[in-house]
Amino acid sequence: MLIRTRCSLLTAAIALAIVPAATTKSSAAEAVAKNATSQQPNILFIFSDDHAEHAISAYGSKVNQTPFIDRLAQEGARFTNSFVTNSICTPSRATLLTGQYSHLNGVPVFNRFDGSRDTVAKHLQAGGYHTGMIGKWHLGSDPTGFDRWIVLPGQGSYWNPVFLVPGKKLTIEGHCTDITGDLGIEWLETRPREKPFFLMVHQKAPHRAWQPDERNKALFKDKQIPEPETLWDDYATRPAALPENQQTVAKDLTRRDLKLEPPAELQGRERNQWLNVKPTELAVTLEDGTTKTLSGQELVKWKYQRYMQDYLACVQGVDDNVGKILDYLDRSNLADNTIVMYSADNGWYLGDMGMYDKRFMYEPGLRVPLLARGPGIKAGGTPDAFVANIDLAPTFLDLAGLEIPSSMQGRSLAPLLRGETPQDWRKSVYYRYYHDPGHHNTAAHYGVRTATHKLIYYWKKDAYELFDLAADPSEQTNLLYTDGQPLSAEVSKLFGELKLELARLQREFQDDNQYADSSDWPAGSADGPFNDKQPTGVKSVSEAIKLL
Ligand SMILES: [Ca+2]
Repeated sequence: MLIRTRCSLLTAAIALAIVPAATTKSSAAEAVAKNATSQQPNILFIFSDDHAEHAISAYGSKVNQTPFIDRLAQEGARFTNSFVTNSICTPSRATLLTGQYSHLNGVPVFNRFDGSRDTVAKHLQAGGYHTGMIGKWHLGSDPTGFDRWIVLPGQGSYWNPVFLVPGKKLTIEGHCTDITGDLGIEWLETRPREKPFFLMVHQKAPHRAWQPDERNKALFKDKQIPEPETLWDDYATRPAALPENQQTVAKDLTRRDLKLEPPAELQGRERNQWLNVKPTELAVTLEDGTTKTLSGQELVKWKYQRYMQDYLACVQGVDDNVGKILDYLDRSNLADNTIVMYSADNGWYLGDMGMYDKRFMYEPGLRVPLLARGPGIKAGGTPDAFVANIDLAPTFLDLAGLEIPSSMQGRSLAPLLRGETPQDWRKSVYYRYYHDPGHHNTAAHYGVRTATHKLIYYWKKDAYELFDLAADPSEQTNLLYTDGQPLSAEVSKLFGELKLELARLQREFQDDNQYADSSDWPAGSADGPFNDKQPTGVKSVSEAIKLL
């Protein structure tokens, strides 16, 4: 079933101008429809993998500068409350395409996405758009709804990456971030000119194992990165899940993560085993050339620096390539009629709460950057309404002047981009993470975030956490942790209200615990295999695009 949506930013304004006052209702509708096809803006969506909102200077980063992503904030809108609904890669990508929560789109964990499902790309393609997908895909099946696509298999590689195209696989030499940016530009250069385009450019960076390009590696080599306030979090008041997590800077970074060099004589399995060790003591060479063995707090500080230098250098590569693409849009006179959006597939812990990685519904994991620039978008706007990744697919369709299927659970962000906030906009966000048992021993949980509070429920442990985000933005004090004392009347009341809101959201979004038990997770892996693809050797960027 389809429902009518309001017109896109651009078509609304033009339609008003061209429809004469005496025109009948039906011919006015025809005029809007006609205009929707001739004036549809191009849409360029740039996505990165694991890019923390607080590693963008426009979002107030204390650890780096991102001048090109910042340009989108200056020339467009920067959402200040943008969240994901399941903070890991594959589920987030399925939500991006379907506008649905994991329990409806069939991708709760790292399982394969069923490409026969309805997606935003299919609607844009049917609505007259030339559609493209480049870079990190990580959904296990071939992209559908795209006229031309070239994607990484599974996680992909940073150096000399293999790419998949219909029926083939090929290698492109160089660094994946730069190659992905170049492929995006080459795709734009070679697109048919008679149609508007919808292009998704999805960077692998800054995903683990954080292998930056040489220029940015050199830039961050000796940088001292400020430590976050909660690096030494002892998890007091939050005993349910945090103490058992295995994504800490202190204990869980491997020799591979820390870029330690294995002894030359180790090969194959032995070499891998060596690299997978999580060191508790380490001899390092200091600036004066002397060697010192680090352990305890000193070693944690060293690990934090090492991890952040590489992570931020990878972010810088992403920012460079945003700049490269924006520059191309300027040079090719595409900037005026192209909506450019930037976001990431999940949040990320920059040593916050002592962690790296994502998953947990605490603020660093839940929040994602979201910026948009283009025709009709107010420059310098900072919409603070609660938005989520379920909203992106409906937004693309609305901006294109196309109908939004009722199966999509999100809502178009177009009014917010114009600088308006509808009266009935959502006041809370629902989140659910399933991957337990899974990587990093992160316990399954769901929860609700409101403007002032967050309630998290670890359903396999029957344990709740409640935070006052206004008084305690770094979520250090779980208000339900009373050490055996009864809850105050105020906290009891709040707890009851948030539980009701959580139940309301689960009804609204039709979450019936479809994937609560890991035995119900759908089959197939997001990592392939991709055995149907024939090897075609090493190709340049332009040779690769010619294969599409
Ligand atoms: Ca990710």
